[in-house]
Amino acid sequence: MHFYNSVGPNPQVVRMFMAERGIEVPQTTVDLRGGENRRADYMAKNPFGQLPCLELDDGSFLAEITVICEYLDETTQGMSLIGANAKERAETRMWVRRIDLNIIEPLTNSLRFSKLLKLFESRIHVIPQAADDLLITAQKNLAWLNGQMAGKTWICGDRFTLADILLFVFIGFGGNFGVTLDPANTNLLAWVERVKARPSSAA
Ligand SMILES: N[C@@H](CCC(=O)N[C@@H](CS)C(=O)NCC(=O)O)C(=O)O
Repeated sequence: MHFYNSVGPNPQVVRMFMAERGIEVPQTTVDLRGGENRRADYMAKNPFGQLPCLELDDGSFLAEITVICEYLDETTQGMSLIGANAKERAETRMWVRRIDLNIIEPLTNSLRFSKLLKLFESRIHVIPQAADDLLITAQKNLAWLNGQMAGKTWICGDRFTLADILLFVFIGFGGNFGVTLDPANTNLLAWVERVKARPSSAA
C-alpha cells in the first residue's frame, strides 16, 4: 500500500486512524496548496482531485477518508475502530454519517466559501453568500451533538471509534480558522480534552 498525504484535515483523519491502529504505510506528500492534486498525474489516481488517497497492492486507488479507514480497519490485525459486530459497526457508521453530513460538510464549505475562498474559487463552484448560514448550521448541529454526548465518554459510548477521530480532527480544523466550539458545549469540550490526551491526536 502507499498513502498519498497532504496538509488539511482529511489526510489527518487517516493518519490519526493509522496511528491509533499502529498501521505504517509508505507515504508521498502532494503539494495541495500548489494545486498538484488538480493536475493530471494525481487526477489519474483520484479523479475527484482530492487528498488523501490510498494505493492498494494491486495498483488500484481508494479515496474518501471514511472508506480508506474502513478498508484499513478490515485488512489489518488489531482492535477494530469501527466495531466488533454488526450492531457496533452500524452504530459507528450512523455517527460517522451524521458528523460528516451535518457538521463537516457545512463547516468545511463555509470555510471554502469564506476564509479559504482564494484557494478554492478556481477549483470548485463556490457560494460565498452561503458561508454564514452554513456555519450556523454546523454550530446548531454541534450543539445538538453536545446534548447527545451527555454521560458518554466517546461518541459511541464506551467505544473509541472512527466517529471520534473524524469529529476531533475537524473541530481542530475549524479552530485553526477561528471557528471555536461555543463554551456552552461543555460535553464536547470535555470530550475534546479526552481525545487530545491520546497519543494519536498528534498524528
Ligand atoms: N470527501 C473527501 C474530502 C477530501 C478533501 O476535501 N480533501 C482536501 C484536503 S483536506 C483537498 O483535497 N482539498 C484540495 C482541493 O480540493 O483541491 C474525503 O473524504 O476524502
